[in-house]
Amino acid sequence: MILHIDMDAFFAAIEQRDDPFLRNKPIIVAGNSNRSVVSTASYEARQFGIHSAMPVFQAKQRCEHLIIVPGNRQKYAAESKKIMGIIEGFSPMVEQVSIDEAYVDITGCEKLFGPPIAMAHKIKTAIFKELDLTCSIGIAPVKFLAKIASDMDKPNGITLINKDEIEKFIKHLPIARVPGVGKQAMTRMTILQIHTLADIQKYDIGLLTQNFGKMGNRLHELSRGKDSSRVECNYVRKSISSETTLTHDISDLTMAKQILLALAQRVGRDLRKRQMVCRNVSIKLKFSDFTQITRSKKIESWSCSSTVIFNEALCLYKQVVLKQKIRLLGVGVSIFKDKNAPVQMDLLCPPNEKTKKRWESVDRAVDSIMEKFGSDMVIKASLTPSSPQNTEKDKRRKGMQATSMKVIIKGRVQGVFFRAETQKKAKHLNLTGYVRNLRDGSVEAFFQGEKERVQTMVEWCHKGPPASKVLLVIPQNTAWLPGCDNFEIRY
Ligand code: TTP
Ligand code: MG
Ligand code: MG
Repeated sequence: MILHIDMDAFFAAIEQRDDPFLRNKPIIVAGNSNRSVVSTASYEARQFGIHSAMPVFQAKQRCEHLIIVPGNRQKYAAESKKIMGIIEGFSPMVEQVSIDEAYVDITGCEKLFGPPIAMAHKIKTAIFKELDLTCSIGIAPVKFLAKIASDMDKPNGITLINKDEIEKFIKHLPIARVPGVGKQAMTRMTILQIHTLADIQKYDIGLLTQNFGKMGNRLHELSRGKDSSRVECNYVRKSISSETTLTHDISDLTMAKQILLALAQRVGRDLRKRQMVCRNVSIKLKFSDFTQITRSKKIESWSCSSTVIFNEALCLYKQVVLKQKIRLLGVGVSIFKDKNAPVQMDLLCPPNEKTKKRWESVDRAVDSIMEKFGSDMVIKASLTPSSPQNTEKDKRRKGMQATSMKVIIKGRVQGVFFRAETQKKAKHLNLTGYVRNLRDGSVEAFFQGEKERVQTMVEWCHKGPPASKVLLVIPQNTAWLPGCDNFEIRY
């Protein structure tokens, strides 16, 4: 079951609690000018028809004794934090969705706190005892019904919708009460003669999406009492993952490696951004027939290194016996803690400080390139098609085909010298294309010609001519550039 907890007249209730003079009086929290709007109104003020978003001058007209209290966002945010803390004492699965409301998945909590109604009472009591504030709680098997239920007995109420009551509930639920159905949607609802949520069942998905866009799908689902959205615990994000559906199904290890590396880099960057380290790496594979598998393993020590994530993902991948081609690949990490713990950057190398620092600087460089050029561009040089890891058979197979490839070269690349040397080498290999400096000091080169020669050129770029410290080579497959019959230096 899911609880939806929403505080009663939140800002106003805090002000009334903190100032006895305001208790039991019609108050609003708002800026004190006639142009301001009501942020919230106490339940005493609501009796005069005053509500959130109403212009203050109108609210004043409705109630001459109305007290206007200026808001204090910091205070409300601090109270909100305390409330969420109390709720988390009852279940770890708490999803805060606004300053005064949260969903709680209470599956498995019955042994500790009793049936859902009892648990709701316990939460209300705890909040009231500690903070002197009231809330209303909705209980239902799915999120959207819990949300609607919490609003049904406000203030200070509890509403339960059991599984066997859903159908009846939906039959009588005015469509306007469904979260996400706004004024615009309501106009169409009226035209389509949809008055209750159950009326949605009369229409097929096609017509619903035609009329309500993406929400059409959701309405179709909700009208049958279903809601696929889960309570997403947003305090400790439990996993980070990245996946990609491939443009064509693959079975080739080199390709899979490149994709796993790009995904590991994305996930690693996300981890580093959050200043977290992980202890678990997983992969996901979807096959040509749409079946999928996931594999995961605990890593030897906490890490946020893309290289570690990649190596672990590759290790998992190699253990999978491929019976069909792959249409989707994913990499994920889980079990997090703060980065301050000791971090081992690469499990394959002994964890000496030098190695660690090198990988950290590579991660930093890759992260900044990903920021600039997009996350799909970075492919580790050792995995480029020119890699010595490619088998001879592979090379022969690809041998005489023609290809075109763009390369970004990062590092201490000495512009003039590098450009001239690149041109010389490209001409020697009978390649066409160009080389030019980019504004950030890196060099962009475009090569096209016989595939193996392009690959040799990319490898050469990785090593760099003498006196050029190439840090990273980012190859990118590009379309053939027609009318390009020389290798130029561009400015
Ligand atoms: P709500 O939960 O929508 O309203 P509420 O808690 O004041 O009253 P209710 O008992 O009906 O739940 O919003 C929570 C707080 O968010 C509210 O106290 C003030 C603020 N708020 C705004 O600042 N502007 C708005 O338009 C709304 C709706 C709320
Ligand atoms: Mg509220
Ligand atoms: Mg609310």
